[in-house]
Amino acid sequence: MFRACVEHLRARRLSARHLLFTAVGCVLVVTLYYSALPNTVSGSEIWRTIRPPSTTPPHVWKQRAEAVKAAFRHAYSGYEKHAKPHDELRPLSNGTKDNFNGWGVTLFDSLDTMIMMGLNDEFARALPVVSRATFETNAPVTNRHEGYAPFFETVIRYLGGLLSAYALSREPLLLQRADDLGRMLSPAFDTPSGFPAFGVDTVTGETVGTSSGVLAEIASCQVEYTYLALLTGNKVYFENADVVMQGLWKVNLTTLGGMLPRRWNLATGYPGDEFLTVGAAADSAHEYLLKQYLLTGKQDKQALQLYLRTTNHIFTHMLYLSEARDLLYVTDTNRNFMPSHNFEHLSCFLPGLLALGADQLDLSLDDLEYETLGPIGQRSYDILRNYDLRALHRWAAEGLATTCWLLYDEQPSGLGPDVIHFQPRTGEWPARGAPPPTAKLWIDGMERWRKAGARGYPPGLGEKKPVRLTRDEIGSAKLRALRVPERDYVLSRPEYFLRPETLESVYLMWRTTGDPVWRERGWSIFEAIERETKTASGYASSKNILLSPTLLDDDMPSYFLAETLKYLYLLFHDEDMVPLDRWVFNTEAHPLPIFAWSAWEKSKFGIAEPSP
Ligand code: DMJ
Repeated sequence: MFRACVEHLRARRLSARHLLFTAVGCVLVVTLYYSALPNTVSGSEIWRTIRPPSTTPPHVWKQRAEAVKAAFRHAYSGYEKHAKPHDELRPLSNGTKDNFNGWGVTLFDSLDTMIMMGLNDEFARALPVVSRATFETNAPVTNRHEGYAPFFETVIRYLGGLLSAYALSREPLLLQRADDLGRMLSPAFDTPSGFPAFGVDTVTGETVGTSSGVLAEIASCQVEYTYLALLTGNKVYFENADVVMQGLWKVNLTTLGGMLPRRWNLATGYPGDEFLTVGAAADSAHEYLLKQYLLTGKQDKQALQLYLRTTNHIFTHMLYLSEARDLLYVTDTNRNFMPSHNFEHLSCFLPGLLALGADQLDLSLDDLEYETLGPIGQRSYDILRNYDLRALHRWAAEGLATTCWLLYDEQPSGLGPDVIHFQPRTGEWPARGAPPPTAKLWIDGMERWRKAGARGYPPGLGEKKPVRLTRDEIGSAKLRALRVPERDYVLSRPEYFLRPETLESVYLMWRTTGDPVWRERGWSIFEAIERETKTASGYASSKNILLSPTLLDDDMPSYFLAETLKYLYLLFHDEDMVPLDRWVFNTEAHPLPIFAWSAWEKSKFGIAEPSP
């Protein structure tokens, strides 16, 4: 038998020695693989999923970056040809939209992307429009913002766009116009609390809006106004940013675990509800806690404190695992921290933020002031102190980013839905308000994993297999509400609005881990965008990501050029054009340079020295 076997091997030109080497090699690889997995959560070693190296050669990444640049050119030339100087292009009808003041939001939002892509002709053609803009709120608009500028959107798109383009080009006109716009928007802060009003008439200075505001809209202007204060030396701009930070800081949030809720009262400066979310109407406010800290050279200790309190609460109350596949997701909670199990595309910025924080901070619970937390925050702290905090942030980032990507990968169109709802595999929801029986808090899973010796993948991590729909399922009349047990979720909103959040996180995962899988995932999303959403003059939102070819909507938001295509370009571009220790992206992907206040600026603006 043995002789026959050896003869057979010889005939196939394989010797027993070959086999022996192969077997020893295999054992070695398997041993190395398993010894690389962590068995402790208290050490400083950071674990991440181990994957084979990329097989995509360097010249292909160059081609991919060029393909994204071509996509930007296609979208922007369509805008220039059919819509400039209006706000946005309608990419199916070649009509126009004036949804953000009618000053040309697509142009302003695109300036820094043009500079990064080396599109000098487009940039040169844009400057006269920037120069002529009056920033007066008297242009006819096609939405409900008649006679005023919506403060938040105007700050993140126009002001952020101008400041970033100035930082990258040093073109004096851009700073002048940022100064003009920053000044004309400043009356928005004339509210009893100092939190900015929803809108402002830039001609009369009158504010618009009710006394109730949402978190994202009142607390996502700090990085823009802080950088404008640095460039101009104007104290008013510093105070605009500071009044927001101080307003958030002084509120006692211990009953909410230290997290900022969604609704706020602009008259009193106090929270207006107990709804906690990182999604719509709140998202960028949480983002700016970390980003304000980073932008100002890690001096603003209050911003750090607020960020650590927020993430501590998210880690212990808002991260869940899906039932069938242990997909990690972040959801929102109402009274008594009752989860909705909704998961929004907008929330997919969170993994990138966590990855950024873990990369740029020496994350430690020692920096979190225990006495100020109150019983709920202290309970969270007591659980989290068992972990290497940096590792925990990285694990959450990786698990969440994987889910965000998978939600694209497993749809027939390859595009991601706007909102989904996670649900138990079988049975109906229990009575209103009660948690679903199978809902699994991530931290509970982590605690079990830790107590069992922390072997193998932490819950929610590791490779997740996409569950693709069958032909029958796709043909089903109830496609939208389709319940496929292995998928764990149903679609609440099946649209893809060309949003950037997943690609933003994919980009930050790539930059902070160096794992090429994120580049490959980004490329697969770009291919789907090209295949499904490209029109003769631009790119169009999808009405239903379950259909391929998908159903298109006559809409190309400016953030598609400002964010989605920029993050894709940076993902494939070899040179790190925006090093994370030198730049901070505003929430519209406009990078601003990190700086430290000089002694004079501290004295002039009244900035207190951070306590040791
Ligand atoms: C962008 O305008 C910004 O990123 C904002 O903070 C919320 N999301 C939209 C795009 O989805």
